[in-house]
Amino acid sequence: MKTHYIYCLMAFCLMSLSSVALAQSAADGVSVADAYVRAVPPGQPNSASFMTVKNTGSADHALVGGSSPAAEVVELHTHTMEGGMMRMRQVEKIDLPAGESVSLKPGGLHVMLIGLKQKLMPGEDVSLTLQFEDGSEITVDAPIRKLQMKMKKMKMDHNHMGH
Ligand SMILES: [Cu+2]
Repeated sequence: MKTHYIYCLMAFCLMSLSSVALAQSAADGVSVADAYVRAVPPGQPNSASFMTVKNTGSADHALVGGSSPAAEVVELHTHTMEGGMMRMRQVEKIDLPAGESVSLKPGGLHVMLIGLKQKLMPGEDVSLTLQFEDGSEITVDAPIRKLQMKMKKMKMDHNHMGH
């Protein structure tokens, strides 16, 4: 009886192993389009990157972090209204539901580049690595773009938060 139990356990383990092997990693099922990084004047310590992240796979995934040779720290951020003011805060993850596109754009979700190690000149690229919940990664070359601050709330954000 005990032996039977152990065999069942082994069979179960083998089955879970093979299903893990068959499952698509987040990096296989997720694509990044239109990534860019905001150009900032020299002396600005921080910037942000925006993009469209599409999960074409059949499993839900999530962005959990990132890194870049251009910045000391890369964090996932969002903007929220607090007492009539636009503030940004770090988020643990950005959910990527199966079959859906998530837009990271000014005034909303963004990838924050903190402690810039280089000038962000328009026309150049920043290498940005995005990490997913399963440990897989995607690296994109995001062109540096000058953003026009058209929205009033973005001006406010720019003044208060410095990015
Ligand atoms: Cu931010």
